[in-house]
Amino acid sequence: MDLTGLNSKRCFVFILSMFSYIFMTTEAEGSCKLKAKFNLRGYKEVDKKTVVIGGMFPVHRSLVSTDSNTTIAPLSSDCEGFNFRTFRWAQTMLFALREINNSTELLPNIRLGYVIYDSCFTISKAVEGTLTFLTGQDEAVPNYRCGNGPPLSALVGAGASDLSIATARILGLYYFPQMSYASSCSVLESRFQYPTFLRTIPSDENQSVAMAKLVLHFGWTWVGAIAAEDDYGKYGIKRFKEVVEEAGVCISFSETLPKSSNPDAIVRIVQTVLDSTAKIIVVFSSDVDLSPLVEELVRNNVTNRTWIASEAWVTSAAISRQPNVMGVLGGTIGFAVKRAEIPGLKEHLLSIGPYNDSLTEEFWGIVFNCTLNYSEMLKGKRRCTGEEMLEALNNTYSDVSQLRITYNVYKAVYAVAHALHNLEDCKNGFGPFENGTCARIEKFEPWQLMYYLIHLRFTVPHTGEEIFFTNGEVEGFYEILNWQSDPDGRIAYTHVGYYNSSALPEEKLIIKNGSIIWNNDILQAPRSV
Ligand code: TCR
Repeated sequence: MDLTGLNSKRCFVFILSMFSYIFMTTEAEGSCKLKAKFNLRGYKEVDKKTVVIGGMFPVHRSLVSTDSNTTIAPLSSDCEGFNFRTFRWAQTMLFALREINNSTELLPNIRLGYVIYDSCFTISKAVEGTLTFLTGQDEAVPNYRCGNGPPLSALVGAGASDLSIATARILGLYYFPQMSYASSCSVLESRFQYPTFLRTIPSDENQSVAMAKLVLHFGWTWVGAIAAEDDYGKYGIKRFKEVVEEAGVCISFSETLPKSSNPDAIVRIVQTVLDSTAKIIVVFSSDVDLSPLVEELVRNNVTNRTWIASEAWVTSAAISRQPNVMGVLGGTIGFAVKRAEIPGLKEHLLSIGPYNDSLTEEFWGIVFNCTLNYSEMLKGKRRCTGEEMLEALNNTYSDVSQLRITYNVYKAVYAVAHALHNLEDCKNGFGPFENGTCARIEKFEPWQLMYYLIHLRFTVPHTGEEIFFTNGEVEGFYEILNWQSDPDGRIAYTHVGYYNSSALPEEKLIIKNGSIIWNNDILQAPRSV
């Protein structure tokens, strides 16, 4: 494999088949089109029929900022900020696919192939990836039924809500199913706007109400609010505020975390927190966007506050492993989606090699502080041997103690596989379509798969959880976690209760009294002022 060739647009895309790697990259070849290069080695050699599942993960944190230079042909933007947590999500999709392909019960006659895109946490990349997925090449006209490649089934993704809102609009036009594992924004509940969107994460309608109920439960009447500058943050905090304000709670301040680096804005928010008498602060944000604020809070030693965490940062190592963070964020209470143990996942994560694809190559270089890229070697960077030991690695990527969104990815892949299984299992004459007909696995329409996803009910391997969708949604269940220090000074996310939106009104929020450790001088539930 020509590593220098791979290096040019490394973050855009990597495609792998279960037997061999299919690589895809973009290059501007003297025109404004983004050209996709394919290498489908291994696809047709397989004796089984193949169906392709798409995946989209925010493996990088952002696009590299470029000046708008119109003297050269535009390139697909590069990405930066490799994220170990989301790379684990992408690897979990591969792990689930491998399990399914090895299964003799689920889809025994079908091999699932895949195409995985890196959205780099930006809408433009997510849209670019979706169009590439649908077109399969460099044309902006979906031709997924015209080529002779294997049929595409569904897109598992995208990571954040604003990305899914963009991709779901495009996919919805073609009635093409999308199964999201992390996009929780309540606006995605609309089947009118997003007809083919389903998800394995509960809608934030539940979480915002749960947070409000928590505030009311403790009798807090004066709270601060901070939200990310995206759909997740904006809609999440809006609904929270609506519910608490209706109950007579006052919002002391309401701040927005900037999406791109803006140190002045961060300093201003810290000042607002310091100036306010509110001791309870609710933060609806992803960990990526919250990180700079936490650094600044630690630098200013802003203690004696109780932070209420939304799901996206509550168990994030990017936040909790920042130095000296417990003085500031100890005692945090937050909402988390279901956790699972996935046997074999850790072994899979540790078994990847540097040469699998461009992302594993980049991952390897970062983890072992070396390079596999000739031009970087020429610049004096140490060369990776390829024999480095992943087992010794102790970072977020291989940490399987908090498999929550990771578990959602796993469920999403299984949901698509079970729907395909049911589609294939159909008996002609008894099928759901016109005159009792069935769809054909070699050549089905996206709406036919949609039928099976809507009517799906299956049990997740290893955990036994039963999954079904009501209007595309799963039930709103959260664990409530409290940040405590364990005896060796490390953070423990202690389970202190749960919220179940489908329980009776008085049984929805359950908090184990006495199990919370508060982060204030009096070590008891703080008053809000
Ligand atoms: N929903 C967020 C994105 C998100 C996320 C995360 C990102 C969630 N959980 C964990 C990184 C890590 C929940 C959204 O935008 O909908």
